[in-house]
Amino acid sequence: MPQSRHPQWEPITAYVADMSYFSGKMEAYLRYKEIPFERRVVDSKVMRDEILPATGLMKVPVLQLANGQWLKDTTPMIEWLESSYPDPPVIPKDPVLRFMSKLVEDYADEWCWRAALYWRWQPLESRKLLMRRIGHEVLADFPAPKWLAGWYYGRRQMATYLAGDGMSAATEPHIKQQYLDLLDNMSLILADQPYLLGTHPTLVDIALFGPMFRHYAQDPTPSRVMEERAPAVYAWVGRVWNARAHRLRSEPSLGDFAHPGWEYFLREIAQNYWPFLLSNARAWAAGKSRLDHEAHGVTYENLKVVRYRVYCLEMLQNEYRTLSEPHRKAVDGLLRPYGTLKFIDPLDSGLIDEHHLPLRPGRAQPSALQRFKLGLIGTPWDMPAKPTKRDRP
Ligand SMILES: N[C@@H](CCC(=O)N[C@@H](CS)C(=O)NCC(=O)O)C(=O)O
Repeated sequence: MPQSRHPQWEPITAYVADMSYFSGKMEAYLRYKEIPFERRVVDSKVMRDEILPATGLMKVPVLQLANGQWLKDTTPMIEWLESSYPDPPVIPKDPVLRFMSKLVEDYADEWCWRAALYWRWQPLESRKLLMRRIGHEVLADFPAPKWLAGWYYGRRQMATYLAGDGMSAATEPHIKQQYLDLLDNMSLILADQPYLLGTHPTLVDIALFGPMFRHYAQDPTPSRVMEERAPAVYAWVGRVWNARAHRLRSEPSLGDFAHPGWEYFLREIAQNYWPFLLSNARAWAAGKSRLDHEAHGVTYENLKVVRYRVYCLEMLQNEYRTLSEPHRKAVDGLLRPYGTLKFIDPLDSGLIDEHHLPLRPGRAQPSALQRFKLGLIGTPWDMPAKPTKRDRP
């Protein structure tokens, strides 16, 4: 456990997995803020018997406070922790930077996921190693030999997040390219400053650390690419992991997303990610379970409609609406060279309550059979994806 600057703070238990994108994101945040936490590395039994009943999902990271209350989902967790542990802020105070940072966070969480899964599972050397690691580290109680359990899990990830997430001969080169573009544009920014927005780590560093740490810097194939193509990003990964608030001077000097290295991100968000969120939300409202989406001139076919991403859009729209007129103009101005953000009105994912933190106790408990089934298939895409009549606006 990292040394605490605040010995009076009671430690949080962080349930994490060593190979996990979002666990890396959460740990980077807790470590930089010097919030004391006890790491508990989960296996499938802990996921099924403790995390699923407490949070409704078999996903990590989740946090348990000293008083027994639970938190889930890195985006609302960071927002919640920022109000409980405000100093130093990771989410910029300036409303324009705050909105833009949240936009980049969402893009890093949801739109960088497919490529990070691709680079983990598609190259044979990465796939073989990860299948073995997962068999040993996560699936200890799976009713099969570890190699078979790992093989099954890897195949399940590929079926769900590659073949089941629009990967085809047409889209594959673009999925692969995303990683290289991220490296090139992050390198451009990091040539001028130690962190992506300036002198201190902020939400955008924490968010992009998700794909960059546990996948790209650590999985064998992409880590070699990072070492060779983007040593500045390799160094940044170590810098973020090692960052501690008390070691940085108190007044940060932050940029305003005007650095040329941000152009790539703003274009991707305005032209590809935001339109994807809109299509997903429209498909969800229409009761569809699949959608096609065009990006970079190719079509990602038969994508799963994800209710959680309707919630993502709803939260970002709400955030935008809290901005004053001049701040909205500033956000629009940053994005204008690439496009304008359209909005859906009304939009109600019905998931705001579900993500209210700390989680309310007393959720419906899964039966033994449901737990067994979910143990096999996991809870991909933050189920339930398909709206019920009651949910749909
Ligand atoms: N939106 C969630 C996503 C969490 C998530 O997808 N976690 C992955 C690991 S990186 C997981 O636990 N997957 C378990 C599985 O697919 O079975 C967050 O931000 O925390």
